[in-house]
Amino acid sequence: MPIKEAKFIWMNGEFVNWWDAKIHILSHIIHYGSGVFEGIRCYKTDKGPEIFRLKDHLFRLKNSAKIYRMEIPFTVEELREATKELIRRNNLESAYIRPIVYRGYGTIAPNPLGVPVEASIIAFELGRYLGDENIKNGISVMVTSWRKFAPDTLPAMAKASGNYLNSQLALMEVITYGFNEAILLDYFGYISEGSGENIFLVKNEILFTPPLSSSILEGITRDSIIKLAKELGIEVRVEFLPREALYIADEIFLVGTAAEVTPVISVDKIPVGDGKIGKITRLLQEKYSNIVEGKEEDKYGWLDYVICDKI
Ligand code: PPE
Repeated sequence: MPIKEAKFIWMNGEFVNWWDAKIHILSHIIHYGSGVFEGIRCYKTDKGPEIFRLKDHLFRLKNSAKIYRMEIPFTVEELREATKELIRRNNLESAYIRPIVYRGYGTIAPNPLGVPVEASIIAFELGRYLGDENIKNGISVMVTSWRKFAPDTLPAMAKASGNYLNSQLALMEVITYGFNEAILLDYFGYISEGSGENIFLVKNEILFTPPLSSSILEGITRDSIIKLAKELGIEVRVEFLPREALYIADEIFLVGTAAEVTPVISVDKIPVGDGKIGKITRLLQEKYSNIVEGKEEDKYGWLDYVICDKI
């Protein structure tokens, strides 16, 4: 994702200038990946900027930290306020928000206990994660030869910095081969998820997605899509999915905060359905964007408005 510099970054309770948001090279996170983070989007609406499911993201951050025995020195409410103030101070109408909690400067050995836990929030303008064209026309994916980490190795439910080394290996492989995104299989060989997105398949008008036990991140977009699909009368099944389900699906799409709803038009060069974006994908894509942009009633209380004079 290209970085579009903003004015301020929130670091441990203070707003510092963008270029002053620095940490020491001996910080634990740099050497051992000891950080947990979130990716959140703020959308421009008629009622000013709204942060989509902000509390849900901050609760997931708290849980990721809990798994790694990190005590965040701020409450969810404090982080929520800091995030909104950051949007205001940076004068942003829409943004990608990246809160990160990490082990800082202390000792240099894998043992993280006793190493101070710090928190920071970054917010900057961001366009389409997988490209403007891709969200419209769909992407080509490949099943990577790298497996998603096994359940008793790295906890997939924690959105931890170190997890993304696995994503990096997968991405480097498939991008080198000319694909846009990677699909990872879990330890048992079932479909897990993309490098930074959850996956949905459509077969005979039924929506399928892998369960938490397939080593997926419990995506907030995944949850939103399941709820919206049910509302539209679409049957949703959460179950183990074998690799070949990808080849015979009628439709496939990836979902995530950054990726939103991105259609997949081929897997391993095999066209998905007739190779065109399917109607259920389109329907959910439209519904999702209407919701996040505040164009439809917010039935679930997902929209957290940033009160500011910029409307
Ligand atoms: N799986 C993974 C591995 C993942 O990283 C994400 C988010 C998701 C599923 C979808 O989760 P959610 O955003 O709650 O619907 N990936 C973030 C991007 C990671 C990156 O730095 O790039 C995101 O979408 O913000």
